[in-house]
Amino acid sequence: ATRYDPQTAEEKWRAAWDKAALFEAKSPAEAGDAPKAYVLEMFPYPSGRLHMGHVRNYAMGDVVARYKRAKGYNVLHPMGWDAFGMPAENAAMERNVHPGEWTYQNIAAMKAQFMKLGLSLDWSREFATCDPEYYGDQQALFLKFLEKGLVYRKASKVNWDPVDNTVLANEQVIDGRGWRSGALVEQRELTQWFFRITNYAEDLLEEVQKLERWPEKVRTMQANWIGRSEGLQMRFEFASDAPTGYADGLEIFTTRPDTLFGASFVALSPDHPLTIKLAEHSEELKAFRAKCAQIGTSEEAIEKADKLGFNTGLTVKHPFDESITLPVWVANFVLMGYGTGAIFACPAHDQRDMDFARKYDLPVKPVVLPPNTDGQTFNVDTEAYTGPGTIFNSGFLNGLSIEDAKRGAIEKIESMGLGEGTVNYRLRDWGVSRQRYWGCPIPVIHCDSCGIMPVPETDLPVRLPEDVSFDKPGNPLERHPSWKHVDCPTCGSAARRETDTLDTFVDSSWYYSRFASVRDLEERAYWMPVDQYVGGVEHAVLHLLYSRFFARAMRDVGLLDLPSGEPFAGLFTQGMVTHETYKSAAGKWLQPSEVQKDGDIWIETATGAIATPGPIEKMSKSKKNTVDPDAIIAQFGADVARWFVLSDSPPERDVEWTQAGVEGAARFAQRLWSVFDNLPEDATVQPGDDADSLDLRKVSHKAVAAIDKAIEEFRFNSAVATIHEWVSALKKAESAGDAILGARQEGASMLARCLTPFMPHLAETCWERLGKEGFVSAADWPIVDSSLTVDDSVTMAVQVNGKRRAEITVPKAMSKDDVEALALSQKEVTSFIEGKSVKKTIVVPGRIVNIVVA
Ligand code: ANZ
Ligand code: ZN
Repeated sequence: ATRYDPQTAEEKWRAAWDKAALFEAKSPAEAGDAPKAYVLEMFPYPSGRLHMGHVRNYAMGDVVARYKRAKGYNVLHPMGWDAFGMPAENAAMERNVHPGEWTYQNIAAMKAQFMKLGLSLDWSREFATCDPEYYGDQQALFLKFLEKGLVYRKASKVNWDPVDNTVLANEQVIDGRGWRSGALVEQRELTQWFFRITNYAEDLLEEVQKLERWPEKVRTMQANWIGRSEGLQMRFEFASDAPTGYADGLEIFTTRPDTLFGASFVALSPDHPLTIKLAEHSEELKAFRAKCAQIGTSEEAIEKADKLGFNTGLTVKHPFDESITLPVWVANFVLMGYGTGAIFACPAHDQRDMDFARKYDLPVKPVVLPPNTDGQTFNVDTEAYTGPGTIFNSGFLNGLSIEDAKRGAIEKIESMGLGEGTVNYRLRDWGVSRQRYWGCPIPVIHCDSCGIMPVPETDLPVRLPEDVSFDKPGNPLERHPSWKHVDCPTCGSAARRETDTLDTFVDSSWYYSRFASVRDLEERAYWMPVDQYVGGVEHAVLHLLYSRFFARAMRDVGLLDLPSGEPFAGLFTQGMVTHETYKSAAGKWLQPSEVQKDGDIWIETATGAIATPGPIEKMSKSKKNTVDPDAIIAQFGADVARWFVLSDSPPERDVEWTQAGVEGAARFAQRLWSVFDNLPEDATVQPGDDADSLDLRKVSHKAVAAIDKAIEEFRFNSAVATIHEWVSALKKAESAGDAILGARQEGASMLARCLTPFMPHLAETCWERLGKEGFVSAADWPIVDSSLTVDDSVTMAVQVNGKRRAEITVPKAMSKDDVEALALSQKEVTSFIEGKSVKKTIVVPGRIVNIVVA
């Protein structure tokens, strides 16, 4: 018996695959009648090193790609790099290395690691989003969108660090302070670029429901993000003197017109035009606005902040009861970017309104009565009631359900000419301006006389300058001595380049179409949509939404022939790789390899000090529980690493990395190899039709059918389990020796092919050992003889008076009478019917025998 040596085998096969360009996708013409399959995993950010999460993600995509290839598909399985972004600039600041140099070095290092995994990737289509050829075409796309009105500019808030004099990303604001300077962050208005994603809000929402091969959870997250709500936009007329320009009243937006009778006050955003106007004459309000401006721009920051209010002294009339007036406040929780930037507040049924009302001592009047409660006694304290119920305390709406009351209130307001029912979306246009260097330059020029001029197509790409410095905070493009100074393409006078770059989410919003083809629109149309997309659920909202927008926008400017506008027909979101965590007595994280168990307690191996085990968590550097794929590959081989991350857990769940598990996988690889190694090196013979041969053949054919189904259904762990059982059967068959050689050879040849998606290098070695021509990576999926997969026997439960007492296995064709007789003769059954009379026996063929006794 020989040992399988993964190190030599893996290197050998990778070189051979490479030489044969085995995984390059065929052109549509070469493919002939073969159907296409586009398999894509979310491309990686070149952080510098591969982690186990990558291994799992790409191993899953590779299973699908290799399987589809074996099934006769023309497969596209490309790889590239999502290469722009902040970490490169941080490295530049910290280590004085150019972001480009840092990025391309990381790409080289990670690519070398990727190569070792034996993934069936078409590297001929590789690119990095920071390649000028890529971002140049992105600039061309931007200009097409601009022409079509899908891009525009407007003033918008940014986080401003007053010490570093720079714009901060939301992640760079920590507890309201700049991450580097520690200064209190201010909100500043800047004119920025936006993609008009809201144009497609309705379509994005409608179509997401139809994506049947997407996880339900992700579809819901998309729908919630788009957030369609039906509401009412209406005016509250002023009871006090109307401010200039507000003679008709104040426009508000609500999704709960049913609660109008519970209105307690009206609130304006600190950035509402009326607030700004009032602040011109009030130092106090001016100061209040400044205070509000210190809260971050993110919805989350606003959600978390304390409620702040300012009473303007103005009052408005209640639309249904003129005798009621409501005070007008300015409230920090009202956003200017949503609805009209003004609301009416009903504290009894909205928590933000409630917090505000309790703080400023404003009235709380419940108008929705929960089911099975009494209107006399029901009350709310500090918790708003947001559940279902019946309307009360509400004049003409009394007794109606919430939905009916909404409709009733809208109709009434419409008939009074005070407003109209509307459809609103939570989705905002996508702000894409970033005041950063390492991103795609926005290809426009600002001219004092001509305005904003697109860079002529022939001048693309607008390349990033190489000679930049990161010694000061702020945007290096802005302070570069010459880069931004250009002549206006129209009038020739001195003008300025746009120094904003695009959000890196833009880069990843169309890369799939670039892989399909750089320029050839027909080839793009051939490959699109992606048939199977695989990636982390952390991208379930923004990346997928932006990609869906881009596919539509590209379609509408004539660059993508994809009628549905849906770039990903199938989506799978994989779980994470987790590992144990440990802490020292001093509370510092320890690597799992630094501790050992001593009786009931854990100790640090080096010092003997007590260590505490923590929860099993996602591998992360900060918790010191990562496992380096390189080390695992060096010790066990890539196949074993792949096998481990695919076994044990369903792909959508987390899988826990354990040393014992990976060692078990390595042992299994050897055991599997021995199935092939123990076959005599004889010529292939036909399987016999004796009972033993037939039994083994059935195991093999059923296993192929089961693995096939498991891969189709993304249950790789169950395919792994089937291979385990199959190998056991083949090992057992070794004792029968040459008598069933044909069946053993057939099983081995089928096994090698089914193993290929999981452990491709080992599979090639097995295939070679069988003396087969060519690569198993290029072989067809085994054909299942369906006469060998139908079970001719069936297991049935036997019940006595409805209680399960026994089980019988019978030929499927056995008559009811024979089944009944057999059931009655089981000794577990006889003991229950002894001394009683059998009233009736019911046989449900193939399932159950029920014996009724009295
Ligand atoms: C009165 C009311 C009563 C509301 C009640 C809610 C509950 P969704 O459903 O998420 O779309 N709102 C409107 N514009 C706002 C803004 N610019 N900033 C902050 N809040 C705003 O949210 C719509 C509800 O959020 C609206 O319905 C409004 O409060 C508030 F029992 O009006 B509601
Ligand atoms: Zn000009």
